[in-house]
Amino acid sequence: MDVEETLVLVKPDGVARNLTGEILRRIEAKGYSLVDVRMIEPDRALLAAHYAEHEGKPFYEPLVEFMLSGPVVAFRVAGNRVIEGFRALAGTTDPTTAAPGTIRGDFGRDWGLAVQQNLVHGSDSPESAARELALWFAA
Ligand code: DAT
Ligand code: MG
Repeated sequence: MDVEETLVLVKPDGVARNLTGEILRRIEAKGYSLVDVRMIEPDRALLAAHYAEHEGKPFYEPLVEFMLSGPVVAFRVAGNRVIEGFRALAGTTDPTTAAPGTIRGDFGRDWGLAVQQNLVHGSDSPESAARELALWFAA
C-alpha cells in the first residue's frame, strides 16, 4: 500500500454547475476517502501561490481570473496512490479531448469555453500535494 493524500479542487465552473456532489461521488466510488472539505473564495495571493509554476505562461492571467470568478470547493482526499488515481479520474487537461468516462471528458463542454474551465484540479506529485494542501487547508 502507498497511502497518500491529494488536493482536489472543484473549480468555479464545477461548483456553479452543481457538479460538486457528482465529483465527490466518483472519488468515493473509486474507494478514496474524504478527509476534509472547505468551500473557499480564494484571493489572488492564494492563487498566485497555488499556480506559481505557471506564472508567466500565456494562460496564467485568464486562469487566475477564472479561479476568482466564484467559490471553489477543496477536498483533502486519501487513498492508495490517490495522487495518480485522481488525475486518472479527472482526465487530461483539455476537456475537449479528455477521455469519456473521466470527469473532464464527461462534463467538460466543447462550447468554445477556455481550457481552464475544466472543472477540477488535482495535485500532480507528492511534493505538490503537500504544498497545495498546506495552502488550501491552512488554519
Ligand atoms: P492540470 O490542471 O491538468 O494539472 P496544468 O497544471 O498544466 O494542468 O495547468 C493548470 C490549469 O491551467 C489547467 O487545469 C487549465 C489551465 N491551462 C493549462 N494549459 C492551458 C492552455 N494551454 N490554455 C489554457 N489554459 C490552460
Ligand atoms: Mg497541474
